[in-house]
Amino acid sequence: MNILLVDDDEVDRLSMKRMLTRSPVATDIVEIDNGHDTIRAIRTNQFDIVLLDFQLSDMTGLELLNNLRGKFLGATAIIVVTGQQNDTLAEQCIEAGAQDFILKDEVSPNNINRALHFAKLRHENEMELRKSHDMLQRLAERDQLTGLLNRYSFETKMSQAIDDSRRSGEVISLLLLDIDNFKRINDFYGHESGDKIIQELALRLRFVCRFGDLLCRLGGDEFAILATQASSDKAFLIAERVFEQLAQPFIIFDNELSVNCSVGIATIDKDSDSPQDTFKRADLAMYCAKEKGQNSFHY
Ligand code: GH3
Repeated sequence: MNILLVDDDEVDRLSMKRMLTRSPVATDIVEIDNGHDTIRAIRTNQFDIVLLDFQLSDMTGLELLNNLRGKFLGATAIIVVTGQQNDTLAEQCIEAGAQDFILKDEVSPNNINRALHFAKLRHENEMELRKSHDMLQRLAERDQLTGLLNRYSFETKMSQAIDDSRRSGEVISLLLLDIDNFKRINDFYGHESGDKIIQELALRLRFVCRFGDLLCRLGGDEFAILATQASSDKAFLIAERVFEQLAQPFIIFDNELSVNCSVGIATIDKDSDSPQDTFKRADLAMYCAKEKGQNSFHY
């Protein structure tokens, strides 16, 4: 077990260390005599236990805990040790993240084990919270069927990309893709096959995109690519790469299906365009592509 012993009084440190080395739990003890070095040590090392004297020369234990507030402490248990019991301070320290607040002469293996147990519970709670947070974020940002960005997060990132391009002068293009006659495929092969096609197309579109491009499922059978550093010529090449990806049939539940799509392209005018304006132009281009016939693009 790694123990950090923080006390500005050398004599107190020595007697605490004696008690700890007699205890079967202590294996490695680091000593520090001030708050600033303690904060640095806790941020860069993983201790099992921090025995923290409340009154240090440069700050109180409460100030130190407040400084660490919100930082990831893992399963480190912090026990504030004090010369005088004070319930108000005890409450404040525990609220600020300590597992216990005890008198110096009450430090014992039992108290240490109890603090370790509470720290483990806190750590488990934090991990659960983190997992729920990540899951909620994923639900808010991603399309459930394909795992691609959803329309909302795509538009948010697109606004940022337009702002960035205003500063950098970079040209960006928007490509809207719509599967041709998807309703017919759905009606003929079933909705489940339709879902598989959407998932397979999402995978194939990943190969079309380069690092930094954004790929999204807008909804239904519609996808979007925001191509960074892409003038119209580069956007046309991307559209060609989409059609290349569609050249191989889709194998869905033992059926070989040919899937086509239409692509509408708009280059973003960074001086005047909002995401909505760009979407309108790309949408219009997409309808022109539909008029041209399957696997066409229009600018
Ligand atoms: P067009 O080529 O003119 O675009 O015709 P289309 O049939 O592809 O387009 P339309 O917009 O008429 O139909 C899209 C279909 O996509 C209708 C809807 O039932 C289906 N759809 C929307 N979302 C999903 C989904 O998540 N899964 C499946 N399987 N089908 C979906």
